[in-house]
Amino acid sequence: MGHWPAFWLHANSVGKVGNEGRDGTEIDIMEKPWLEDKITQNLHWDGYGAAHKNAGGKVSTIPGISEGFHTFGLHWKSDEYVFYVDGKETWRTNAGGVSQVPQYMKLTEEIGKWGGDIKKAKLPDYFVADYVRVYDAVEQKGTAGQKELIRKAVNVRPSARQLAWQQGEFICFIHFGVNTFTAREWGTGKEDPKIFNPKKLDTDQWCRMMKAAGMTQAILTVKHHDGFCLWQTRYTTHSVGSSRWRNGKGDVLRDLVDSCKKYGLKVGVYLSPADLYQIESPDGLYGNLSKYSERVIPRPVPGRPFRDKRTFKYVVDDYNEYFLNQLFELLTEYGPIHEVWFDGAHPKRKGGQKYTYAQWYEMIRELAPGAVIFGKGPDLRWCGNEAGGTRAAEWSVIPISAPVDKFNWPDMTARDLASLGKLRESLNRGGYLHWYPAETDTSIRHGWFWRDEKQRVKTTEHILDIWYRSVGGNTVLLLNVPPNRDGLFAERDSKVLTEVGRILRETFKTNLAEGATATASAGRGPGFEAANALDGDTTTCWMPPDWTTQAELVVTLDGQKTFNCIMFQEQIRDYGQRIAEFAVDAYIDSKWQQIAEGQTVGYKRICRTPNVTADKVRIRILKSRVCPTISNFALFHAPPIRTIIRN
Ligand code: FUL
Repeated sequence: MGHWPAFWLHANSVGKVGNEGRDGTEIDIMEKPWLEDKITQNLHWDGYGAAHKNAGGKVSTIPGISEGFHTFGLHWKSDEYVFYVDGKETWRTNAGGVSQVPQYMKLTEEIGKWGGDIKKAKLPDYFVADYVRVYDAVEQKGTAGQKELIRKAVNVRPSARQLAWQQGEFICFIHFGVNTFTAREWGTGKEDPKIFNPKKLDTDQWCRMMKAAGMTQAILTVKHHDGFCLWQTRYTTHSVGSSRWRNGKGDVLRDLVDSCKKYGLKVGVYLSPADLYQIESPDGLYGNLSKYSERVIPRPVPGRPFRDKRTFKYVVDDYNEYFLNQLFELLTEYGPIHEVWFDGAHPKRKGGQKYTYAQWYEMIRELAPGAVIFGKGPDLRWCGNEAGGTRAAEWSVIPISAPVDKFNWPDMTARDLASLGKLRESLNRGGYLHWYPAETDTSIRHGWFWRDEKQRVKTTEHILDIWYRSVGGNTVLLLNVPPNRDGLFAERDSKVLTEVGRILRETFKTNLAEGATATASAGRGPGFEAANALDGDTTTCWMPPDWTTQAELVVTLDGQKTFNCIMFQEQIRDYGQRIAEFAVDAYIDSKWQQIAEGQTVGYKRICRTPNVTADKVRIRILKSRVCPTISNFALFHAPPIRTIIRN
């Protein structure tokens, strides 16, 4: 049976609460920290914070540990654990499965298995521990040294749903509704539903165009600020149900969902919190000063039962109940929904109406676990402009001033959101770090809604320029294509989409680094070789040892190649975002010449260059957090594309 020597431990997250399981004070003891959470995790011990659902909302910290430095010791027998903090026994348990001991203390002693039963555990005689950490995700006041700060930053990683969204790369926004028929950008809420009549509506045509462009998902404005609903909702008559279109039997979202299924596209919904119809109507629910009381979601409507029998109880007022009822319809009758878009804009307010966001998020997590929440929500941030611009340094690890469940997600428009200086500043003020990647939304037309055919449509080159900046700049591109009054993507828009897709496919068809070999200035051993950057598998990567913040990857091509597009990716899934500055050189005329440079990489960086002919390319990482990773490197040749947007 084993005995741990005491070791130093810095506990700085005592009693604090993070998000989704990694919260409170956590200690991991591991053999190979770079394989975090995988088979080498020997021991995991944590105290939960107040908001941890599985822990029943109770706060408990590791006994004897408070903020600051401590020695920590552990002694175990087959049926008993004894913990020492600062030389004193603080906790002893022989209560069987230690994960069930009072105060929700949890100790996982079996390699790779969390919450194991102490009696069944096959304990080794000793652990070889060369790494101890107090888990992050909860990020705390910054008395920490610079290295600790950097370590915290790289330990923040995407959730599975955020990663899946990022891999979607290019998605379609579809602004459609009464505004399409009134030529307004923002409706009034007083529109007659009868004006909505897209006689030739064909969502298959939308999908064909999205596919042609290389898009992977559609997000429809099922309700814009005017309040008109594009689906057969039970909860208002201000919807397609009151229109002349298909005699009031049509359902735009249903059509879209069916088409998307057919074409293999994901679906998202934009449901505007602002609602002018509910503000302006005499019996409107928005800001009607109704009392908050406990209500069951969904509210039953005679003759319109739900197949999904789940219900929720919330203390809400009329408008929040309305909103939750509608979310329930959207998420249970049209799913799977992959993105929920909450716009922060408000043409008008009334009655001090508040939104019970926490309930909205909770219901979304329950009913659409794969859906990311954009904007006024915890998963995706607005890139900060509507022109398709991205930052030179687009970090996905962002400081927030309150825990995830208390933060109010304002628009983040500053140029520097997340340099180390910003992270430190925030942590010093008691802030937190959060994985919060950017979505770049812009419209193919001048304006979000279709107006007429005089309306300016961006050129193919312009869209491609935005695509390179956004998809190739660590964001997802959400390009709006508004259907016209017939209910079709207009001809000019369709032409641009088709061209964009054709050029992208042609460009990325042939990877000129195919058959290349790679060497690196530093390696951390088996599993992290330079060759991993060329194996086409984005889960493997080249990685030098920790604190090798500058390093080089040399790629020797299979002969001389002519390219103008350099693409590389970090392995963000397991190692977070690290590269802060890089340069790319090509070996031309027997010497290295710099051909590109940049700041962050993250999910993906694409550098466009003039035509370069070379047989060797080198990425020089000039600055990185802990050490860089490169999971994928490729070279392409694109037809020349003019730069439209200036930095
Ligand atoms: C804004 C809205 O006010 C616009 O109408 C549009 O929907 C855009 C995507 O977001 O905040």
